[in-house]
Amino acid sequence: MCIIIIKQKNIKAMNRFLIISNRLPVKIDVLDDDIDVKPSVGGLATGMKSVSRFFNSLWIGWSGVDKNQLTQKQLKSVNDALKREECVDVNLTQEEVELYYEGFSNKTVWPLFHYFNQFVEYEEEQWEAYKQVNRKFADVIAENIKGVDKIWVHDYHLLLLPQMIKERFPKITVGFFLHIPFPSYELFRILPWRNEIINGMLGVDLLGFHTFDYERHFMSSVRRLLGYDININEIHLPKRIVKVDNFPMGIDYDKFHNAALASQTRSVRDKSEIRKELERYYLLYPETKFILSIDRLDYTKGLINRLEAYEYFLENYPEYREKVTLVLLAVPSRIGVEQYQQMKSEVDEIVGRINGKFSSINRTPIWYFYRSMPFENLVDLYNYCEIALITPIRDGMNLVAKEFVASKTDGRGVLILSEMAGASKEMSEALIINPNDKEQIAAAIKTAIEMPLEEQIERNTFLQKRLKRYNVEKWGVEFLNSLEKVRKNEQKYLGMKLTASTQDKIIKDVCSGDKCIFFLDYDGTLTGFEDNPEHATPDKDLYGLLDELAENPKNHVVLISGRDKDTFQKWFGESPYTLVVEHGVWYKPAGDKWHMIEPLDAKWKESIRSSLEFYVDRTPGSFIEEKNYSIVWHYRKSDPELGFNRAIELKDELTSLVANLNLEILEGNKVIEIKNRGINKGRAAMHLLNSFPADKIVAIGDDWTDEFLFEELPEDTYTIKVGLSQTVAGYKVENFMEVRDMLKRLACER
Ligand code: ADQ
Repeated sequence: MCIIIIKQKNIKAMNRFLIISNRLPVKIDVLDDDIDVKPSVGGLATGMKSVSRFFNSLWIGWSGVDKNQLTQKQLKSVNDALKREECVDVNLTQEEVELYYEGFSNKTVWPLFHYFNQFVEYEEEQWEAYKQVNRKFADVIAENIKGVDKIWVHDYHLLLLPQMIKERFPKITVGFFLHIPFPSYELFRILPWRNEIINGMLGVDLLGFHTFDYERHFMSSVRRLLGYDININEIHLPKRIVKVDNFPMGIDYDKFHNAALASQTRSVRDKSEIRKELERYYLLYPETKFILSIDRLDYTKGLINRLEAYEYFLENYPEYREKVTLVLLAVPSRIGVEQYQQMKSEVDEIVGRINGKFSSINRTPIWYFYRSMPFENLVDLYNYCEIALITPIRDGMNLVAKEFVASKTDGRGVLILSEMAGASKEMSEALIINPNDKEQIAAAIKTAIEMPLEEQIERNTFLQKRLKRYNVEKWGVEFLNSLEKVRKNEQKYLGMKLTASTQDKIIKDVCSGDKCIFFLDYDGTLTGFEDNPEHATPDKDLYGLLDELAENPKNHVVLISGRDKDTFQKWFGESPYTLVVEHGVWYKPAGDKWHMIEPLDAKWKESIRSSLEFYVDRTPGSFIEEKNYSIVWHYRKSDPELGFNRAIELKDELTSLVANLNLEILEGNKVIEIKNRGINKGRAAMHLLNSFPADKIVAIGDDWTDEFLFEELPEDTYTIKVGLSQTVAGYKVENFMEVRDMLKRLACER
């Protein structure tokens, strides 16, 4: 398998690609006659800004200003600044900001995806605005699409955008990365617009999450809500495959590490005020341990729990009261949303309470900053504070944890991290805590204070190595490489797709032959799937089509299926075609009786049946189908995940049994079939070919059991696979309707 590594020096030469996110990486404030351009705060902006430096990209998003309110002069300054930063803005009106951003994005999706069900609002008006703004983004993309072959959409504000792009520009490769958790199906299903959202996300070619858990949750919702087939990490849509993977986001490690080194060596005059203050305090009280807490002020970040745990610590470990200071930096965030205002008051109150209770003449237990800080000050804090206390209730990843570790230039320092942050999956050397357990957090603070230096260095060395290796650039490159790979696979698939002109050629060639044999699978190839296989009866059109094809003495039609003999006898017993059933156990030439291809034994079924019955009892909706020489467990009607898991268990259980009995397990579409070893459609087809020679052969099937057919038949056979999955067949068509259309033409033109 070839992985395309995009070398840094070639990156700028790549086709331009678009980065799309709600906010641009710059925040523009309009001051009377001038404008102020600052980097945006937040994980997505800081992370992607580092990535975009390495690529030939254009960033599209909202700048934070309503252009309709600007004077000509201000407008020009804003436009100039955007151009300088390689950004294009999507202008949002005040009303759109309220309904789409503060509304649906932050009052519905954000709380729901972070498991704060109690805060979720279900407002139709906000949902309408969300759709409208996603469409607005699609319009701005359309204006900037020239020369673009890839689009990378980010985050929960734009969940509908991928589908909108795909509908308008089907040839453009679309990636999407969700920076927040994807909740479990039980939570996601609550949303009235769940299907629209999930379909919106499926407009992509590649979908990325921070962790495997989020990926798993998403897959589960797709299975349950839309019923699409999933093959490991590929979702098979009717016309496309969507790849889903996890890409844990890293940070610009060197930027933080080098800035921390520089901050240590600065002359007193050049040092930041905050660093001077920390150092002065440390000189006075050398035993002090600074505990750092940095986040956007958001209820998901667990600030209240953290403060309560700190209070619990001060109460229960009085010996440390004079030795710790909590540096609490909260960045104002979404101040227009009610819960955020309430939370701000609550934080103010608890900080006041703790400081009131535990302050002494010389010491204050919490230093509280409610503001954004320039990068250098942030690094000073990361570098100088010994302990970081990061306790989100839910967090997609949490970059602060990683930035803290990267800034520990001498390896000293202890990270206390919530198990609810995506980052905890890769940072197991941190002290991992449950953010709702204040006793555990307090004990972790004590452990952190007392941790021997060697242990701190040892833990941080591991962490730093990983962070340095899997940095944000690597994350971006890996995502884009995967996107490129998906694109190449799509092209390969399109190459195999039976185009109109290839179909013409095949039909012409087949029609020029003296004798043509058609091997046609039934379910999924000539007809669609039904929950109950008995309902998938042939319709009038199909009979007509097959009869017409078989009427021509130059044609020999063979229906070759895994179905049982009795069903096919009932459906096709009197028809003018050869029937092969049970994957090649029986065959029946037209007007003849059933023959066995080779003698077989069926006594073994007894011993397998009891195992299958056990699985039927434990898997509601599943059932056993008994054929003459095989036995099948069907789970199409069961809960998709349960069925999938039970199928794995069952296969596992049967493996040892079948080996002794010279049997084999066939895994079909939502079925597991146990049959005699060596019996397959390929062998049966070759047997028939000896009795009915032909100079042209066409074989069509959808299932992996048809792969035997494609593999065994002579090389010049026209092998056609129905569906998108991997195959050895020469051509692919999308569905059974296409098969019927082609057979119709073959019947008429031959
Ligand atoms: P956020 O919720 O914003 O990101 P986080 O990952 O911690 O959370 O990123 C915060 C960023 O803001 C950091 O890069 C940090 O340096 C910066 N920052 C914090 N305080 C600051 C301050 N006072 N001044 C300046 N900068 C400050 C979302 C998800 C996360 C996910 C990221 C990236 O909620 O779970 O990790 O996206 O995918």
